[in-house]
Amino acid sequence: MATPVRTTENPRGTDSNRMTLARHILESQREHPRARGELSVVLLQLAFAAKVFSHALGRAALAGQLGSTGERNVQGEATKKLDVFGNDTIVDAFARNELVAAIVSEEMTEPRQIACGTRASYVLCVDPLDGSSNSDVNGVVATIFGVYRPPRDVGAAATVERLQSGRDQVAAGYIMYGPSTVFVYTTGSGVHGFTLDRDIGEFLLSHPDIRCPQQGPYYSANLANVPEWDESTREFIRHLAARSDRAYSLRYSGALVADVHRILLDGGIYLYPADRRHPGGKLRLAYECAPLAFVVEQAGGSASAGMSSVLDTPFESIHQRLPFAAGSRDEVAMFDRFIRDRC
Ligand code: AHM
Ligand code: MG
Repeated sequence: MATPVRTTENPRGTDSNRMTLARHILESQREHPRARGELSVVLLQLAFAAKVFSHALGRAALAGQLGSTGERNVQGEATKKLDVFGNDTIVDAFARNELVAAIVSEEMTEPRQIACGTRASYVLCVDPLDGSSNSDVNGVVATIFGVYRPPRDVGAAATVERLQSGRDQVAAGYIMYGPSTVFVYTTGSGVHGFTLDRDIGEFLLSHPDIRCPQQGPYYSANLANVPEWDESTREFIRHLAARSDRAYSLRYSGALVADVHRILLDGGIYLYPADRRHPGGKLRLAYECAPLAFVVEQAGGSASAGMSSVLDTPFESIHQRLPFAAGSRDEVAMFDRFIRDRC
């Protein structure tokens, strides 16, 4: 008689011993004996909001949730119904607890004060729907988050005014809603990616300890803006495109996270430089550039604002913008050289 094959997998193919996001977060917390668990709960609430949003995105076309609201956000951009839904989902996940002192969002002109009068240590900065132009065409979209612990007086709650720079982040990451929903995060000890198993409603570890290759084959930028760029940025892109060995390929999806995720895994450079229409850059520092810079640097890559560090850029306002380049160390260093040599 044949010996039965023993397997730890359940009939649906999900190994019950697999690392869940919750277990991973709690095990990481144990590495910090003084941690009180609040950051872990913030991350778990973000994962909960991500599941709600992921489900809604899958049904958006059927539920009348595509298209614009007819309003414009603080940046003057047309607001999509899904921008509003994504923002409400995040705010709802934090509104009735005292996990964060305030939420800064791309979709809110002013910070939303949450835990006034408490000792909440964190400020959550979020872009609920990154790549919103993709949302109506079934393209990849994402949520970006940075959890900041700004300096504060003993016993007082954190305040948005005290945010100094991306270095105040204690955790950052993104949730990418593509063919699968992926939660990528760092708390400063490497970068880890989890894929949502929709059958059991859990994020399971699928990309442990992500390392960004030192160099890579992709560049990602909106080349329609080339005429608007300065000469050094144009020269950099010409240099990549003109390589006789065809070392580089162009990939651009219109969703920052989707493009950065590819580069995080396969290597290369993502670029949204300043241009004539966006002299200070287009992407927002607090909830787009700084969280992704934290992730990319934790994975061994680099992030640059051209002549300066993204993470060291002082915060002047919550919606401030920044030129942004991120990815493999070699390509980002090459970009910096082109910029420097022209100055
Ligand atoms: P959004 O948050 O409103 O979607 O804006 C940010 C997006 C990024 O995801 C993307 O990389 C970039 O803006 C695309 O801009 P463009 O259409 O100018 O290429
Ligand atoms: Mg955005």
